[in-house]
Amino acid sequence: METSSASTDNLLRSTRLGTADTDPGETREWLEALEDVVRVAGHDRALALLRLLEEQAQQRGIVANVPPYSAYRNTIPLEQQPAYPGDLALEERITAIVRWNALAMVVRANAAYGDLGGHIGSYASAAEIFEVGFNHFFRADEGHGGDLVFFQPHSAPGVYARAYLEGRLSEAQLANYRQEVGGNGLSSYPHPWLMPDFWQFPTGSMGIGPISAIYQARFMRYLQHRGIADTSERRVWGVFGDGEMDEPESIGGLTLAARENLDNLTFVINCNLQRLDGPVRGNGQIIQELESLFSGAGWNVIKVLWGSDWDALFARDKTHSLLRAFADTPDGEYQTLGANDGKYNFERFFGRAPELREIVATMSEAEIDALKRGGHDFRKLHAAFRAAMLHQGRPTVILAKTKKGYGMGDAGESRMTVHQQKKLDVDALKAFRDRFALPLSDADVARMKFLRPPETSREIAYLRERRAALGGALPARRRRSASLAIPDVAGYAQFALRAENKEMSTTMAVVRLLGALLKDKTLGPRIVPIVADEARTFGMANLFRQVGIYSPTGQRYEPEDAGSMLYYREARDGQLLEEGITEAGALSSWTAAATSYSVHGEPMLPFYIYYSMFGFQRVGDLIWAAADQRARGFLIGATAGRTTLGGEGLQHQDGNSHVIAAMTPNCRAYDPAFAGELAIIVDHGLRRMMQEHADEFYYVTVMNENYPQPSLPDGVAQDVIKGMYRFRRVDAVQERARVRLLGCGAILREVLAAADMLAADWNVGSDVYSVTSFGELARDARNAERWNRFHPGQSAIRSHVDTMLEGDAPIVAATDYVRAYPQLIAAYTRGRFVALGTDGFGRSDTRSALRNFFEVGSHHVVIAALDALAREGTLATDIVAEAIARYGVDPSRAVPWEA
Ligand SMILES: Cc1ncc(C[n+]2csc(CCOP(=O)(O)OP(=O)(O)O)c2C)c(N)n1
Repeated sequence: METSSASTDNLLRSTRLGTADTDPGETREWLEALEDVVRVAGHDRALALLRLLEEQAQQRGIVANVPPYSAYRNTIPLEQQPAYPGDLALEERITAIVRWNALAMVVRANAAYGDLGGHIGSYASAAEIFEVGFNHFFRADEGHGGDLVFFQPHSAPGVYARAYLEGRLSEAQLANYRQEVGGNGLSSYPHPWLMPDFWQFPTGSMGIGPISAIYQARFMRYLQHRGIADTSERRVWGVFGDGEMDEPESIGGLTLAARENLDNLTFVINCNLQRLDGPVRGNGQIIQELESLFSGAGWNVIKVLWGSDWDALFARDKTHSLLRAFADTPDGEYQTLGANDGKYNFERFFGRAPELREIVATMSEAEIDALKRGGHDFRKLHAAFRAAMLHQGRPTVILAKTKKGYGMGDAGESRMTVHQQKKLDVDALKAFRDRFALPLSDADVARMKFLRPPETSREIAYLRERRAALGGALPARRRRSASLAIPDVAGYAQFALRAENKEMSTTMAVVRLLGALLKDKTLGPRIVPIVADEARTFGMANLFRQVGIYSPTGQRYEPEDAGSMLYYREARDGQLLEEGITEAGALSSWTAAATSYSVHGEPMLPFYIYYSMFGFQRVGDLIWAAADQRARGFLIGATAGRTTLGGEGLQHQDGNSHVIAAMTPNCRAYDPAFAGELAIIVDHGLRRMMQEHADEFYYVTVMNENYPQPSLPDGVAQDVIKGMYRFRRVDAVQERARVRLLGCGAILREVLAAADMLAADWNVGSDVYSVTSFGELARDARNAERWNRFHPGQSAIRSHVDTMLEGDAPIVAATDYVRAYPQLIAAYTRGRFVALGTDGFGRSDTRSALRNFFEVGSHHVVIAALDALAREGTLATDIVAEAIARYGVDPSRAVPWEA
């Protein structure tokens, strides 16, 4: 042990004050005093004094300009490092085998099949991180307990390779990595859709993992505080890349995690200093940058930079010359040092200063070469993981410094191109074998044999024993949970089904439905209403009082509106998730709730209500990831439609979301016109998701336009769900022709007005259909078309579109979304098909002005219908000209989607 005065001497020599110190004697006294406190009273006392000093300095107006990060060394000093609880040698051997199998999997796939892709370098850098987790920390539970682990996506080969050793995956599956179509394959990245018994969380799109992990940890607390599940012993671990931290989603939830004291959450950032193209921060230091970021956000930061063999070097370094050299080394140079051998490192790093040379004077080049970064050292990693688990009150991030392509030698280690390295020649493979002392003959290497020690081997026994001690296998996804009883729609939704032309908007209707469902004894507590600071916009303020806003700290202030009926009530067991202005965060919460049936064995039913423009368009990739993980819940796109949301203009008016929703395979998307349709859709969704366990979710758009809501005709429920029903038949006096008019969402009312005008003014009769979902109609029609193609000679099955739209009278389909939306069914209809929609940028104006502008108002429906009939030869062309003139449409007006 150093004496306090010796260590003070060292510090004084290395201090930044240096010769500028005007009173070295006094400086020494201060430093020695601190050393004495540490020695006599311990770290905590020293910390308390420092905090007091800092406070006093601030009070005196002395503001220290210190960098927001600590020195470039391990946060946990050697003295605080616990003994390693595992068998280090055995774990090294197991890791080597997993490394080999992961590498062989990728190289085999690419050697045999050309360009299947896959990554070697990322897992090579993360192997020790994962193995420490698997052997000592990641707890599983054969039921629904256990920890949740978000895996760095392109490390998937390593996770598969380990599952193979555990006997969870077969050799054939490994050989089928990235070949899923024939069955028995393994997906490129974690995808619950593709491997529903294995992966829980899709992380392949950078940034989705980090934000999802945060909101998952938060949701676990929500379940706990609401008394739904005991999650107190469970943790969320997220292993992510340092490059990945560039994504806004990666850092978007950091302050929430600290604010809500999520000490059940640990991030491990695999800081191999590289991303795909090159260094993450060639001219800077990503680790220091991340430390500043995370500590500024309120996280506990643990840096694991240097391996155990550096301990001796630090001990010899009396002047902190290592720290100074580290501080002066940009990441681009660390990469070059990492890619080169001991000789190069001796010359280019230690050779910089006599003190540095001195530190390694007795070491051979081979020993210098073997110096490990902390992220490859089990002991250092274990100490950090353990400290993270023990840390209370804040989430922890472990910044683990690693080498990309660790162990790949000249074939990749810290090479610029390592991310893309998918093929290794035999010499490189042999070097890898030798480097990790793998029991493989040259022939085994050449054919890239997968290694699996016999069942009786110590390796397999150890592996099994460790996993058994931690509760079982992981990752593992459960498919099912209990069903929930669904109340009878006729009971709670009469106001909508039998609306008798009462005026209301569909937004009001959905909020009323939600309010009623929340009161249901069984289903009610399972509902998770979510808003991103728009509850008042959608008339949901009553929920503040009714179910309370979730806040882990309850309400520590008297709300300004305490005296009002609908006061802003925050509560520890509050049910509403008021996320603030973060659609990405709200969507992540929605996903956590929507997958709770699988992840926690507790079916929950989230309703996330938001500005529809800020959904699929803004956070579409998060929705895609939710779809991948078989989310079940409702997304309610409110203030929907490009002309129905009046004054809000270009960035708010949504004419797109239904097209994107229709491309999401397990999303059932609806744009109902009427409250009754909405009630039928919600009831159907509830049954499908909560009782039939269908892996689908529902996107429903609702509008804020008030209009009379009709009672629905009897017997249309099934057709509403299929996507369309005939709402009205309009006959004209002295009828000259008939058309089919399809209206979707709010534009149905324009279509109904058009039907009346066609009959009254132009003697044209019509059948008006309410289309609740062009997407569902198209899906069904595609299925029918395909079945018929593959079953020649058999009697054809008919799609819903086909049975509804018999005959070949022209069809005009109008919607508040872009024309591509109704055009989804165009190919499946008979008769001329004309789509009217809202292509172009939105703008602020009244609904009627906007509908005229986009040419979806009733006049335009009439003109389009007459034109279609004229083009069929059923009506004379001059009727169209007459209508254009009568309705005052200027044929030379600017094209709306170009204006
Ligand atoms: C949203 C998104 N953008 C781009 C990619 C492509 N991509 C895959 S891995 C990768 C680099 C990752 O670097 P890093 O996070 O540092 O991880 P490493 O492989 O270095 O461990 C990129 C750009 C992606 N998967 N997702």
